[in-house]
Amino acid sequence: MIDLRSDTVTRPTEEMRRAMAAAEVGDDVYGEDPTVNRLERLAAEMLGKPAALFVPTGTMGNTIAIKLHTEHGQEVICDDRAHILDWELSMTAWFSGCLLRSVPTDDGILHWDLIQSYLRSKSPNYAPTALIEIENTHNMSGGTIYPMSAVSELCREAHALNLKVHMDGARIFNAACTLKRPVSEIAADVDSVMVCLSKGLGAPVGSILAGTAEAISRGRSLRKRLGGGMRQAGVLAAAGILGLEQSPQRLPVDHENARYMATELANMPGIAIDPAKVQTNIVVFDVSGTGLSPELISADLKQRGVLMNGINARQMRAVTHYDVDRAGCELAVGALAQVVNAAAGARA
Ligand code: TLP
Repeated sequence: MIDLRSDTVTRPTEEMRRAMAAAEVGDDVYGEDPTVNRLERLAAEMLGKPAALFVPTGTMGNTIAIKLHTEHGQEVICDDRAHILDWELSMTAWFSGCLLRSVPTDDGILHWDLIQSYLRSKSPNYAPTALIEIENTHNMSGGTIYPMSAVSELCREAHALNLKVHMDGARIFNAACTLKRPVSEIAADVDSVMVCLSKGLGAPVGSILAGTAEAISRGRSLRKRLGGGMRQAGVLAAAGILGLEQSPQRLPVDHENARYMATELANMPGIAIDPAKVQTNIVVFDVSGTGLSPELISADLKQRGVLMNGINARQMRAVTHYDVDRAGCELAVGALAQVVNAAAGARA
Protein backbone atom coordinates (compact mmCIF):
# COMPACT_ATOMS: atom_id res chain seq x y z
CA MET A 1 0.00 0.00 0.00
CA ILE A 2 1.19 3.51 -0.81
CA ASP A 3 -0.02 5.48 2.16
CA LEU A 4 -0.41 9.20 1.49
CA ARG A 5 -3.16 9.77 4.07
CA SER A 6 -0.76 11.62 6.38
CA ASP A 7 2.84 11.94 7.52
CA THR A 8 1.59 10.56 10.86
CA VAL A 9 1.82 7.08 9.30
CA THR A 10 5.63 7.13 9.15
CA ARG A 11 7.25 4.22 10.98
CA PRO A 12 10.40 4.62 13.07
CA THR A 13 13.67 4.03 11.20
CA GLU A 14 15.98 1.13 12.08
CA GLU A 15 18.27 3.60 13.82
CA MET A 16 15.37 4.91 15.91
CA ARG A 17 14.40 1.37 16.88
CA ARG A 18 17.97 0.66 18.00
CA ALA A 19 18.08 3.90 20.01
CA MET A 20 14.74 3.04 21.61
CA ALA A 21 15.96 -0.40 22.66
CA ALA A 22 19.13 1.06 24.16
CA ALA A 23 17.54 4.12 25.82
CA GLU A 24 18.47 4.90 29.40
CA VAL A 25 15.21 5.37 31.30
CA GLY A 26 13.76 6.44 34.65
CA ASP A 27 10.41 7.62 36.00
CA ASP A 28 9.60 10.82 34.12
CA VAL A 29 6.83 11.83 36.55
CA TYR A 30 9.66 12.18 39.11
CA GLY A 31 11.66 14.02 36.41
CA GLU A 32 14.13 11.13 36.46
CA ASP A 33 14.15 9.89 32.89
CA PRO A 34 17.52 11.00 31.49
CA THR A 35 16.50 10.49 27.86
CA VAL A 36 13.30 12.54 28.22
CA ASN A 37 15.32 15.24 29.98
CA ARG A 38 17.83 15.22 27.12
CA LEU A 39 15.04 15.47 24.53
CA GLU A 40 13.41 18.37 26.38
CA ARG A 41 16.73 20.26 26.64
CA LEU A 42 17.53 19.66 22.97
CA ALA A 43 14.05 20.74 21.83
CA ALA A 44 14.13 23.90 23.97
CA GLU A 45 17.54 24.80 22.55
CA MET A 46 16.52 24.18 18.93
CA LEU A 47 13.29 26.15 19.38
CA GLY A 48 15.06 29.00 21.16
CA LYS A 49 12.82 28.79 24.24
CA PRO A 50 13.89 28.46 27.90
CA ALA A 51 12.02 25.19 28.49
CA ALA A 52 10.21 22.33 26.75
CA LEU A 53 7.85 19.53 27.70
CA PHE A 54 7.52 16.11 26.05
CA VAL A 55 3.82 15.30 25.53
CA PRO A 56 2.20 12.21 24.00
CA THR A 57 0.38 14.06 21.19
CA GLY A 58 0.12 17.34 19.36
CA THR A 59 -3.46 17.64 20.55
CA MET A 60 -2.29 17.48 24.17
CA GLY A 61 0.44 20.05 23.47
CA ASN A 62 -2.05 22.52 21.97
CA THR A 63 -4.57 21.83 24.75
CA ILE A 64 -2.01 22.57 27.47
CA ALA A 65 -0.81 25.71 25.66
CA ILE A 66 -4.32 27.12 25.36
CA LYS A 67 -5.01 26.43 29.03
CA LEU A 68 -1.74 28.13 30.01
CA HIS A 69 -2.59 31.35 28.19
CA THR A 70 -6.29 31.71 29.01
CA GLU A 71 -8.93 31.80 31.73
CA HIS A 72 -12.38 30.26 31.51
CA GLY A 73 -14.83 32.41 29.55
CA GLN A 74 -12.31 34.08 27.26
CA GLU A 75 -11.90 33.91 23.49
CA VAL A 76 -9.14 32.43 21.35
CA ILE A 77 -8.68 33.60 17.78
CA CYS A 78 -7.76 31.06 15.09
CA ASP A 79 -8.35 30.68 11.35
CA ASP A 80 -11.49 28.92 10.17
CA ARG A 81 -9.75 25.66 9.14
CA ALA A 82 -7.43 25.43 12.14
CA HIS A 83 -6.57 22.02 13.52
CA ILE A 84 -7.65 23.17 17.01
CA LEU A 85 -11.05 24.11 15.57
CA ASP A 86 -11.89 21.10 13.42
CA TRP A 87 -9.78 18.17 14.58
CA GLU A 88 -9.22 18.38 18.33
CA LEU A 89 -12.67 17.43 19.65
CA SER A 90 -13.42 20.93 20.99
CA MET A 91 -10.66 20.63 23.58
CA THR A 92 -10.50 24.44 23.86
CA ALA A 93 -14.08 24.40 25.15
CA TRP A 94 -13.77 21.16 27.08
CA PHE A 95 -10.57 21.82 28.99
CA SER A 96 -10.08 25.59 28.92
CA GLY A 97 -13.72 26.77 28.84
CA CYS A 98 -12.94 29.22 26.02
CA LEU A 99 -14.62 30.02 22.73
CA LEU A 100 -12.72 29.72 19.46
CA ARG A 101 -13.39 32.84 17.38
CA SER A 102 -12.51 31.75 13.84
CA VAL A 103 -11.40 34.09 11.08
CA PRO A 104 -11.96 33.12 7.41
CA THR A 105 -8.80 33.07 5.28
CA ASP A 106 -7.84 31.87 1.78
CA ASP A 107 -4.65 30.14 2.83
CA GLY A 108 -4.90 29.59 6.59
CA ILE A 109 -2.60 32.54 7.31
CA LEU A 110 -3.73 35.17 9.84
CA HIS A 111 -2.48 38.72 9.33
CA TRP A 112 -2.85 41.41 11.96
CA ASP A 113 -5.06 43.56 9.63
CA LEU A 114 -7.38 40.63 9.12
CA ILE A 115 -7.96 39.79 12.76
CA GLN A 116 -8.29 43.23 14.30
CA SER A 117 -12.06 43.38 13.94
CA TYR A 118 -12.35 39.96 15.67
CA LEU A 119 -10.54 41.08 18.82
CA ARG A 120 -12.73 41.72 21.83
CA SER A 121 -11.85 43.68 24.89
CA LYS A 122 -13.50 43.47 28.27
CA SER A 123 -17.00 44.99 28.20
CA PRO A 124 -20.37 44.24 29.78
CA ASN A 125 -21.35 42.17 26.74
CA TYR A 126 -18.19 40.58 25.43
CA ALA A 127 -15.88 37.80 26.48
CA PRO A 128 -12.38 39.22 26.06
CA THR A 129 -9.81 37.79 23.64
CA ALA A 130 -6.86 36.21 25.45
CA LEU A 131 -4.93 34.34 22.79
CA ILE A 132 -4.19 34.16 19.08
CA GLU A 133 -3.41 30.73 17.70
CA ILE A 134 -1.52 30.31 14.43
CA GLU A 135 -0.79 27.09 12.54
CA ASN A 136 2.57 26.89 10.78
CA THR A 137 2.55 25.13 8.36
CA HIS A 138 -1.18 25.25 7.83
CA ASN A 139 -2.41 21.72 7.35
CA MET A 140 -5.80 21.97 5.63
CA SER A 141 -4.75 24.84 3.36
CA GLY A 142 -2.10 22.56 1.87
CA GLY A 143 0.97 23.05 4.08
CA THR A 144 1.12 26.82 3.65
CA ILE A 145 3.82 28.77 5.50
CA TYR A 146 3.49 31.93 7.57
CA PRO A 147 5.70 34.72 6.22
CA MET A 148 8.13 35.53 9.05
CA SER A 149 7.06 39.19 8.88
CA ALA A 150 3.40 38.23 9.44
CA VAL A 151 4.32 36.33 12.61
CA SER A 152 6.43 39.17 14.01
CA GLU A 153 3.79 41.80 13.26
CA LEU A 154 1.08 39.66 14.83
CA CYS A 155 3.14 39.02 17.96
CA ARG A 156 4.23 42.65 18.30
CA GLU A 157 0.66 43.97 18.05
CA ALA A 158 -0.80 41.19 20.20
CA HIS A 159 1.77 41.69 22.95
CA ALA A 160 1.11 45.42 22.95
CA LEU A 161 -2.50 44.53 23.89
CA ASN A 162 -1.38 41.95 26.47
CA LEU A 163 -2.53 39.07 24.29
CA LYS A 164 -0.53 35.84 23.95
CA VAL A 165 0.32 34.00 20.73
CA HIS A 166 0.61 30.21 20.46
CA MET A 167 2.02 28.54 17.36
CA ASP A 168 0.75 25.10 16.39
CA GLY A 169 4.04 24.21 14.75
CA ALA A 170 3.19 20.54 14.24
CA ARG A 171 5.14 20.90 10.96
CA ILE A 172 7.40 23.84 11.80
CA PHE A 173 10.41 21.88 10.49
CA ASN A 174 8.75 21.73 7.08
CA ALA A 175 8.36 25.52 7.19
CA ALA A 176 12.00 25.87 8.25
CA CYS A 177 13.12 23.69 5.36
CA THR A 178 11.39 25.85 2.73
CA LEU A 179 12.22 29.18 4.39
CA LYS A 180 15.81 28.03 4.97
CA ARG A 181 15.66 29.54 8.46
CA PRO A 182 16.20 27.80 11.82
CA VAL A 183 13.03 26.88 13.74
CA SER A 184 14.23 29.15 16.57
CA GLU A 185 13.80 32.18 14.28
CA ILE A 186 10.38 31.07 13.09
CA ALA A 187 9.17 30.67 16.69
CA ALA A 188 11.18 33.58 18.15
CA ASP A 189 8.26 35.92 18.85
CA VAL A 190 5.51 33.50 19.91
CA ASP A 191 4.82 32.78 23.58
CA SER A 192 4.64 29.03 23.04
CA VAL A 193 5.13 26.56 20.22
CA MET A 194 4.02 22.96 19.78
CA VAL A 195 6.04 20.69 17.48
CA CYS A 196 5.17 17.12 16.45
CA LEU A 197 7.95 14.51 16.47
CA SER A 198 5.64 11.86 15.07
CA LYS A 199 4.87 13.36 11.65
CA GLY A 200 7.52 14.11 9.02
CA LEU A 201 10.28 13.69 11.64
CA GLY A 202 9.36 10.02 11.87
CA ALA A 203 9.28 9.30 15.62
CA PRO A 204 6.56 6.81 16.57
CA VAL A 205 4.98 8.94 19.32
CA GLY A 206 5.24 12.37 20.82
CA SER A 207 5.25 16.13 20.54
CA ILE A 208 6.99 19.02 22.26
CA LEU A 209 5.55 22.12 23.87
CA ALA A 210 8.10 24.89 24.38
CA GLY A 211 7.86 28.24 26.14
CA THR A 212 8.98 30.06 29.26
CA ALA A 213 10.26 28.05 32.25
CA GLU A 214 7.28 29.23 34.31
CA ALA A 215 4.72 28.21 31.65
CA ILE A 216 6.34 24.82 31.07
CA SER A 217 6.43 24.12 34.80
CA ARG A 218 2.67 24.78 34.99
CA GLY A 219 2.31 22.76 31.78
CA ARG A 220 3.88 19.77 33.50
CA SER A 221 1.02 19.54 35.99
CA LEU A 222 -1.58 20.12 33.28
CA ARG A 223 -0.01 17.22 31.35
CA LYS A 224 -0.45 15.02 34.44
CA ARG A 225 -4.08 16.15 34.78
CA LEU A 226 -4.73 15.09 31.18
CA GLY A 227 -3.27 11.66 31.83
CA GLY A 228 -0.03 12.42 29.99
CA GLY A 229 2.37 11.75 32.87
CA MET A 230 4.33 8.94 31.27
CA ARG A 231 6.83 6.86 33.22
CA GLN A 232 9.80 5.27 31.37
CA ALA A 233 9.09 7.49 28.37
CA GLY A 234 12.76 7.62 27.44
CA VAL A 235 12.06 4.71 25.10
CA LEU A 236 9.93 7.14 23.07
CA ALA A 237 12.11 10.19 23.64
CA ALA A 238 15.12 8.35 22.17
CA ALA A 239 13.37 8.22 18.80
CA GLY A 240 12.32 11.86 19.20
CA ILE A 241 15.95 12.93 19.67
CA LEU A 242 16.92 11.31 16.36
CA GLY A 243 13.84 12.88 14.77
CA LEU A 244 15.10 16.34 15.79
CA GLU A 245 18.75 15.72 15.00
CA GLN A 246 18.49 13.86 11.71
CA SER A 247 15.09 13.99 10.05
CA PRO A 248 14.93 17.70 9.12
CA GLN A 249 17.78 17.17 6.61
CA ARG A 250 15.67 14.91 4.48
CA LEU A 251 12.44 16.94 4.36
CA PRO A 252 13.42 18.57 1.01
CA VAL A 253 12.79 15.19 -0.65
CA ASP A 254 9.22 15.11 0.69
CA HIS A 255 8.69 18.65 -0.59
CA GLU A 256 10.00 17.78 -4.07
CA ASN A 257 7.69 14.77 -4.16
CA ALA A 258 4.73 16.94 -3.17
CA ARG A 259 5.53 19.44 -5.93
CA TYR A 260 5.86 16.60 -8.42
CA MET A 261 2.45 15.24 -7.44
CA ALA A 262 0.84 18.69 -7.59
CA THR A 263 2.20 19.29 -11.10
CA GLU A 264 0.85 15.94 -12.32
CA LEU A 265 -2.52 16.49 -10.63
CA ALA A 266 -2.90 19.90 -12.26
CA ASN A 267 -3.04 18.17 -15.67
CA MET A 268 -5.81 15.75 -14.77
CA PRO A 269 -9.39 16.35 -15.99
CA GLY A 270 -11.68 17.71 -13.29
CA ILE A 271 -8.92 18.32 -10.73
CA ALA A 272 -8.13 21.84 -9.59
CA ILE A 273 -4.85 22.73 -7.92
CA ASP A 274 -2.24 25.45 -8.30
CA PRO A 275 1.14 23.65 -8.02
CA ALA A 276 2.87 26.98 -7.33
CA LYS A 277 1.06 27.08 -3.99
CA VAL A 278 2.51 23.77 -2.78
CA GLN A 279 5.28 24.93 -0.45
CA THR A 280 5.87 21.88 1.74
CA ASN A 281 4.70 18.24 1.98
CA ILE A 282 0.91 18.62 1.80
CA VAL A 283 -1.05 18.57 -1.46
CA VAL A 284 -4.70 19.62 -1.15
CA PHE A 285 -6.71 19.48 -4.38
CA ASP A 286 -10.31 20.00 -5.47
CA VAL A 287 -11.93 17.00 -7.13
CA SER A 288 -15.43 18.43 -7.58
CA GLY A 289 -14.87 18.84 -11.35
CA THR A 290 -14.46 15.08 -11.76
CA GLY A 291 -18.09 14.45 -10.81
CA LEU A 292 -16.81 11.98 -8.19
CA SER A 293 -16.90 12.46 -4.44
CA PRO A 294 -13.68 12.25 -2.40
CA GLU A 295 -15.11 9.09 -0.73
CA LEU A 296 -15.59 7.38 -4.09
CA ILE A 297 -12.13 8.33 -5.31
CA SER A 298 -10.63 7.21 -2.02
CA ALA A 299 -12.35 3.81 -2.23
CA ASP A 300 -11.30 3.33 -5.87
CA LEU A 301 -7.69 4.28 -5.10
CA LYS A 302 -7.63 1.79 -2.24
CA GLN A 303 -8.48 -0.99 -4.70
CA ARG A 304 -5.42 0.13 -6.67
CA GLY A 305 -3.09 0.05 -3.65
CA VAL A 306 -3.12 3.77 -2.81
CA LEU A 307 -4.41 5.35 0.40
CA MET A 308 -5.50 9.00 0.20
CA ASN A 309 -8.39 10.67 2.01
CA GLY A 310 -10.90 13.44 1.44
CA ILE A 311 -10.84 16.36 3.88
CA ASN A 312 -14.28 17.75 3.00
CA ALA A 313 -16.97 17.36 0.33
CA ARG A 314 -14.76 18.78 -2.48
CA GLN A 315 -11.13 18.38 -1.50
CA MET A 316 -8.65 15.55 -1.01
CA ARG A 317 -5.24 15.58 0.64
CA ALA A 318 -2.02 13.74 -0.17
CA VAL A 319 0.81 14.06 2.35
CA THR A 320 4.33 13.05 1.35
CA HIS A 321 6.81 11.55 3.82
CA TYR A 322 9.87 9.32 3.91
CA ASP A 323 7.93 6.04 3.77
CA VAL A 324 6.77 6.87 0.21
CA ASP A 325 9.52 7.45 -2.37
CA ARG A 326 9.28 9.04 -5.83
CA ALA A 327 8.35 5.71 -7.43
CA GLY A 328 5.47 5.43 -4.93
CA CYS A 329 4.32 8.95 -5.78
CA GLU A 330 4.45 8.09 -9.51
CA LEU A 331 2.32 5.04 -8.87
CA ALA A 332 -0.16 7.08 -6.83
CA VAL A 333 -0.61 9.77 -9.49
CA GLY A 334 -0.89 7.02 -12.12
CA ALA A 335 -3.70 5.39 -10.14
CA LEU A 336 -5.47 8.71 -9.64
CA ALA A 337 -5.17 9.48 -13.37
CA GLN A 338 -6.89 6.17 -14.17
CA VAL A 339 -9.75 6.96 -11.78
CA VAL A 340 -10.38 10.49 -13.04
CA ASN A 341 -9.83 9.63 -16.72
CA ALA A 342 -12.42 6.86 -16.43
CA ALA A 343 -14.84 9.37 -14.90
CA ALA A 344 -14.10 11.90 -17.68
CA GLY A 345 -14.68 9.19 -20.29
CA ALA A 346 -18.02 8.31 -18.72
CA ARG A 347 -19.04 12.01 -18.75
CA ALA A 348 -18.10 12.49 -22.45
N1 TLP B 1 -3.03 16.16 12.14
C1 TLP B 1 -3.51 14.91 11.59
C2 TLP B 1 -5.04 14.83 11.66
O1 TLP B 1 -5.48 15.08 12.95
C3 TLP B 1 -5.74 15.75 10.72
C4 TLP B 1 -3.02 14.78 10.17
O2 TLP B 1 -3.15 13.67 9.63
O3 TLP B 1 -2.51 15.76 9.60
N2 TLP B 1 -1.74 20.23 14.73
C5 TLP B 1 -1.69 19.97 13.41
C6 TLP B 1 -1.44 21.08 12.46
C7 TLP B 1 -1.88 18.66 12.95
O4 TLP B 1 -1.85 18.43 11.65
C8 TLP B 1 -2.13 17.63 13.88
C9 TLP B 1 -2.41 16.21 13.42
C10 TLP B 1 -2.13 17.95 15.24
C11 TLP B 1 -1.95 19.28 15.64
C12 TLP B 1 -2.42 16.94 16.32
O5 TLP B 1 -1.42 16.01 16.48
P1 TLP B 1 -1.75 14.58 17.16
O6 TLP B 1 -2.37 13.74 16.09
O7 TLP B 1 -0.41 14.10 17.60
O8 TLP B 1 -2.66 14.83 18.30
